[in-house]
Amino acid sequence: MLEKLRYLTAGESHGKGLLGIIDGIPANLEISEQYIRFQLSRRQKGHGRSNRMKIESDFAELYCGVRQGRTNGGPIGLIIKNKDYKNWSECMSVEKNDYSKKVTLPRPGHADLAGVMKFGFDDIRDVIERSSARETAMRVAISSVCRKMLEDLNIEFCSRVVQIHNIVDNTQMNFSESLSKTNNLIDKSDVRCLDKKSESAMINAIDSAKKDGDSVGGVIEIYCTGLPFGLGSYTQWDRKLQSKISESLLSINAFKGIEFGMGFNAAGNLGSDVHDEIAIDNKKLTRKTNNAGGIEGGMSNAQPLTIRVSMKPIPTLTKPLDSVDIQSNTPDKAHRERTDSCAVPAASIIAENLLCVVIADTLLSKFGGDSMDQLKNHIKQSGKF
Ligand code: EPS
Repeated sequence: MLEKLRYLTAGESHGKGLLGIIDGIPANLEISEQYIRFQLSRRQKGHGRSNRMKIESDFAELYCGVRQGRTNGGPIGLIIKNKDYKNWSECMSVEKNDYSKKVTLPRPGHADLAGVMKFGFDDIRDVIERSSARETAMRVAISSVCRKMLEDLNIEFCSRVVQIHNIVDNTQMNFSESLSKTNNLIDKSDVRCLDKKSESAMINAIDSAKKDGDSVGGVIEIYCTGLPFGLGSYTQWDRKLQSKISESLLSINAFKGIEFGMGFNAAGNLGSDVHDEIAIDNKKLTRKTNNAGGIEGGMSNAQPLTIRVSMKPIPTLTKPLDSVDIQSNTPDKAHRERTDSCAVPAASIIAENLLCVVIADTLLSKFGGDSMDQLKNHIKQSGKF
């Protein structure tokens, strides 16, 4: 649950576009449409994406809340137009028209079946449109405003793909390099993977799934450095940093699991092998290891955040699974439409940016400030820099 920031999105995958509002960003943050566009372009890349990404070149118009290149302290409104709308205007028309094609074969693993049951629809199109991961374009736009605020405070983020299907990249992350530098390097990979050998194996795994009409999922790691002690809190369940991060990241379409630091592996190890011994380096408290992944007792402990999330394979298959027609109740193959065979690289960008919202929110809760100058002063007074 966010405390200082609020945001909402609206819009359908093939409707006119996506709308977003974020409220609570301090005044006088320098921000531009170009800055947001860069994050949006990162989300559109990655081997295995569908032709939709060739149609769209996502651009978020800063509709309000920014003047002369700076936030004004009010809610920030954004609009992303869907270029594909022109091909869907009849289907997506606001006014009732003669369009009568209905989607009636729910895809296993998708929101389709539970969605039509929940709302009482007779056309799965009504579910598909809002449940689509297209919505994450607006969330990346919104999150990138938070990201800019954090970058101005020297807080850095990075994400990478460590697994696609059964191909695993075990390369250790090097935290002595700047995270932004490593992230730029990772961006050059079509699957956002550090190890070149794993990269080509991952690309082959995606191609072979696509050829078979199938899809693949994967695992992503996300990192953040430059955090102080004490973001989040142990004092109340809904203030714990890992709860807030989990809520945010598990809201991404197809995300199924989350781990912090050593994660599930800690369960099978002895306490003495798991917990990070405390040391002193140049009068600064530090750790000999970071198995906790930067969070202890629901709070940041000034070590790098290391988070792993898993994404299931996308449910739309061109070689569809068994389903049942919701109109006639007759067994048939599930609905087929244009789809990504793998969206794990794109999802790593979404996860990286959504983490920014939680960090921005917990930072504002701890330090406060109506303007960037006030926030910076509060942080300075606390002795962080
Ligand atoms: C997406 C747009 C969608 C899909 C994908 C994400 O485009 P379309 O439905 O027109 O092909 O590529 O959506 C899903 C994976 C999903 O499950 O809905 C985007 O902009 O990211």
